[in-house]
Amino acid sequence: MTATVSDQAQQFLASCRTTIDAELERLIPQTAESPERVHAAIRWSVFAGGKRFRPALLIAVGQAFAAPLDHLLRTACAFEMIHTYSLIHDDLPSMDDDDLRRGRATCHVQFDEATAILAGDALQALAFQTIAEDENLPPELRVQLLAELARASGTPEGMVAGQALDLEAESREVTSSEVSRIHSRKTGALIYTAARAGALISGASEPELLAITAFGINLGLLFQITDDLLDVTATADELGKTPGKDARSKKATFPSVYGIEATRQTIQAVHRTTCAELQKISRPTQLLESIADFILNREA
Ligand code: GRG
Repeated sequence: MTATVSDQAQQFLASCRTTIDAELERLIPQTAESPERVHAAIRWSVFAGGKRFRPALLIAVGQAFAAPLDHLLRTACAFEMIHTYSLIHDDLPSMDDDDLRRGRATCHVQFDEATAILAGDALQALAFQTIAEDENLPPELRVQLLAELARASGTPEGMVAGQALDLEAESREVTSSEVSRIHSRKTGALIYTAARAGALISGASEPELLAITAFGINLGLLFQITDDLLDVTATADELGKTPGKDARSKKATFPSVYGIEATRQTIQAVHRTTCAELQKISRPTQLLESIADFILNREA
């Protein structure tokens, strides 16, 4: 990877974060509005400095297909709301029981468990409301996006399924195909659906949508395997969350099944496949390639 390519993704992610945060600020109820405690909890978790990777990916795909930003922005924010809800609930004592997220106290630690559950529930509802009420998009496209986001969030193909399979697999030996099944649902579904949503909003053709889906699936896998590796190799300061938790909870991860060296090799191979999928698209995909490079080299 050249410094130029890395810079391109980093600059894009940084400028996207500003745009996305400004729109989230408008969409999320103010703390001063009742019920204040739930609104404060939502804001605590949303505005805690996440990378905004999923909404930025949606916008990057949409812009590669020449969609205007105002057609992409609200759906992008909806993906971030679902993602943040999942982090709040994942950190709860009955799930991963964590006290550090995005470099600060988790929602249930800062507030209380009931408030954190409600904050997550409210963010999930607000995500669907945001798309349903997006007047920049025709109604039939809104319905299509709602169905895609619901499928990626729920079960049997989405994030809830991945989380359930992950919890069920804790503290026992898992096969490599089980790890893939868990990862593709728990992390992959929201990532590849964000890429698909960008293409759908842009009116991409069916072959283009298929290529973007394959790109998104591989990018999601790359994201999760690098996440698994960082859990073993990075510090709490770098991650903004507790490292080493996967091993302590005997989680199904790539390093636990394949070992660290094979995991590093898999990361390189998945990165090559991710970029190869972009060759099938006759659009300006350099930014998407640089995002894949950014994930390959990420340190948090
Ligand atoms: C509770 C239904 C439910 C699902 C939870 C997201 C999730 C499923 C679990 C989180 C556990 C985890 C650490 C998964 C690894 C991949 C992942 C989602 C990492 C966090 O995403 P980032 O790195 O976080 O994009 P930021 O804070 O930058 O947004």
